[in-house]
Amino acid sequence: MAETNFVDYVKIFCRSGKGGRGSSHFRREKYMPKGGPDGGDGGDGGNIILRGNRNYWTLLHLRYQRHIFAGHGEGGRKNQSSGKKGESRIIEVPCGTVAYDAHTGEYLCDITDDGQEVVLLKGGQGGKGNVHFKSATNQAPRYSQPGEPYEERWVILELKLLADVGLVGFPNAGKSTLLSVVSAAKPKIANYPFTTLEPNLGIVSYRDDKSFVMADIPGIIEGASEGKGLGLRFLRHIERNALLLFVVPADADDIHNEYNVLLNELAQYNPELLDKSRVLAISKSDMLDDELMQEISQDLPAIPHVFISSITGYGISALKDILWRELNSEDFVHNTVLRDTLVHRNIDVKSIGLDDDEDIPDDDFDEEADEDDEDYYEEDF
Ligand SMILES: Nc1nc2c(ncn2[C@@H]2O[C@H](COP(=O)(O)OP(=O)(O)OP(=O)(O)O)[C@@H](O)[C@H]2O)c(=O)[nH]1
Ligand SMILES: [Mg+2]
Repeated sequence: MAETNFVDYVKIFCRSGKGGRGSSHFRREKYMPKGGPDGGDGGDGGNIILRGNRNYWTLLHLRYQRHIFAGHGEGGRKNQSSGKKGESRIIEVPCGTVAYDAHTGEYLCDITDDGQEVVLLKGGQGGKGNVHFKSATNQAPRYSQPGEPYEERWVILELKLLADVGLVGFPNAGKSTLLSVVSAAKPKIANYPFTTLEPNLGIVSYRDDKSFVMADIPGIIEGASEGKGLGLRFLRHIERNALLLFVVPADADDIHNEYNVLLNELAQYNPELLDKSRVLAISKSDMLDDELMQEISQDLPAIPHVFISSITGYGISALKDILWRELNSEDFVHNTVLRDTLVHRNIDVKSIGLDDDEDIPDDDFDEEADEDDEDYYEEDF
């Protein structure tokens, strides 16, 4: 497939900073030969943080920055002065990003809101300086704590778009055309299958300044679950949608059957998709007359349906009414709760045959950098 700017999957290497070493310094001043311990604490290592940012729509910016290191804490100093904290690194991600451990597939966290922050890897705590270890029996402790180590991990970030309505249909069914007439989105439209290669989002305005978000994803064909066509990988973008709008063209040989095939492919991907509300739009209805519509209506699945034409505008406002009604039904309210607490399954990392170049480049990472404590003086007491 051609390179695209829509990146909804990246694998990155993250490492937090280690904690700085506590100092074992003793106070030495001209007229105070036995000044006692005054070694300060090491600084904490920096965290690796994920932060939702609504100005990002994809994970493209992380494709070229695959290794992210936080700063290490500096060692403690004399005069009880603490070492500087290591700098935390914030990874900005679009809302809807889910993080997994790349080796085990374990679900880590879900970023759904703008500004939401989750600490992915915690920096090591700085060690305590020797000033903390002074006691009645030990007035001159030479001991100070080392800093805690860093954490590191390969992480998979997956974007699952946040939309209210997801369009599901065979290629060429008229999904993108529909999105283009109900929203300001300008998806590519053409009379051949797989015109759409990446998801498009559009905001559909409804009466009185109300609106909802619709996602157009690439077409699905029978066998997609076995990898045919573009496969099912884009279905992750309708996982959060509370409502699925099935688009089947009026000239399909058997509308009911086409709907069943689509439903079956969704079930193969994730059976929970079948818990969502469903609406059926019979597209390209400008090719039908009343009599044909009557005939087709005799054999349709038992879900709300509407005949539409994106070319003439027929049925479009009825469709919006139905979608709005469904989105505001009790079921939907229930589903919204689901969307925010999307049941995250761990992913099967073996099934993802992606670039597994896991070489970690040298950063200016020096294991022993803060080990030698310049301020360490031994004194005879
Ligand atoms: N007659 C008629 N043709 C339509 C209508 N809607 C879409 N089409 C045509 O159907 C063809 C496919 O439309 P698209 O919107 O690109 O279809 P799609 O479902 O997005 O297809 P993929 O992106 O390949 O999955 C185009 O030639 C459209 O002009 C309609 O309401 N009436
Ligand atoms: Mg399309």
